[in-house]
Amino acid sequence: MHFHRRREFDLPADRITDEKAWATRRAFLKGLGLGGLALAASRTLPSLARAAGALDEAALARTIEITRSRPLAALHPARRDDAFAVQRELTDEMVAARYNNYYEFSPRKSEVWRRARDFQPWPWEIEVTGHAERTGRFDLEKLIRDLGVEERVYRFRCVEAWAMTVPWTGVPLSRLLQRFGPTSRARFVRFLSFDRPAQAPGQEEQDWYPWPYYEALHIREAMNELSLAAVGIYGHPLPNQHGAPLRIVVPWKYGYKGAKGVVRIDLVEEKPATFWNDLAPDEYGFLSNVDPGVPHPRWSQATERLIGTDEEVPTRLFNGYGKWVARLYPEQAGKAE
Ligand SMILES: Nc1nc2c(c(=O)[nH]1)N[C@H]1C(S)=C(S)[C@@H](COP(=O)(O)O)O[C@H]1N2
Ligand SMILES: [Mo]
Repeated sequence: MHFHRRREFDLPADRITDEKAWATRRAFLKGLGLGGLALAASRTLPSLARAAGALDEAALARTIEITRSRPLAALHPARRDDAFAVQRELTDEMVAARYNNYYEFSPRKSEVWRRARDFQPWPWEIEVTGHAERTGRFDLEKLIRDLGVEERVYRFRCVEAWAMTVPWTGVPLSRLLQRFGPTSRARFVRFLSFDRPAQAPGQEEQDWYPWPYYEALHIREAMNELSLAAVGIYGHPLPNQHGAPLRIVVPWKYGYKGAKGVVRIDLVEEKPATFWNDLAPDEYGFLSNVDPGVPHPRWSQATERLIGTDEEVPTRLFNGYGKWVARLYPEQAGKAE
């Protein structure tokens, strides 16, 4: 009886009526029968992948589109200041929007945009503390409207040896800081990012990092005309993955020196600790000026890869901005180029 049933099971009824289905199932039962399955998959996966890719691309485009109805959208696109023009093609916006470093959301660059979608950047307040005449909490929308914005195309260089060229919209950081009236005791400026694990899965999951993200500049670096408090990119407000609603851009330094999602600015006398320097002091310094002659302990900085085209180009001292900043670093400026 028992034996008989098993024999019935061993002889599939569909062998004659549906040879193909039987063959597929048999391949599967043989243990992921790689030959047969791979053949079947090779016929369906490319079209599935294409469909998934198109859905993904649409979802990515939405992260950009929604910024056009956010506060400050009407200030975009802003007048471009050509004093900072660079001889490089702009990076494709859709490439930059899906290749991000933002550990609050994910340590994987390709995942940041997706995992940052629930973040709520408005309303937003900036807290200012320390050695300044006007400290306290300021509404970001009002602050930016009062100060006005402009557009600047900058090269952008990550310490990981990739680079992009993007148009930022923002307020010169010096103009923003002057608004608070820093006193002569303010020798450094510290930037603190948000702390919202409920909206930022990377903060929730990676509890070994000392959140929130903190970075700092010397006051003379912060006051340099290149330093930008950016609220927009590519002619619209910042999408979440690029640091909405406010991030710092210091184009002659490695990317991590510019904090995203800034909630607090401290004007301080002592040199502040910084996030990546605390985590790996041998790999990430306080100064972190782009310099082809100073390799990262694990890779060379002599060249950089342009995202989008994957072209490899020589790295330039101060990322090509020596004209603006070399005088701040006589030692570094003297030894190269
Ligand atoms: N708060 C915060 N700011 C951050 C980072 C981060 O992980 N968290 N990553 C930095 C690094 S390493 C780079 S290269 C840039 C990336 O900016 P982008 O994604 O807009 O290109 O953001 C910088 N600012
Ligand atoms: Mo970076």
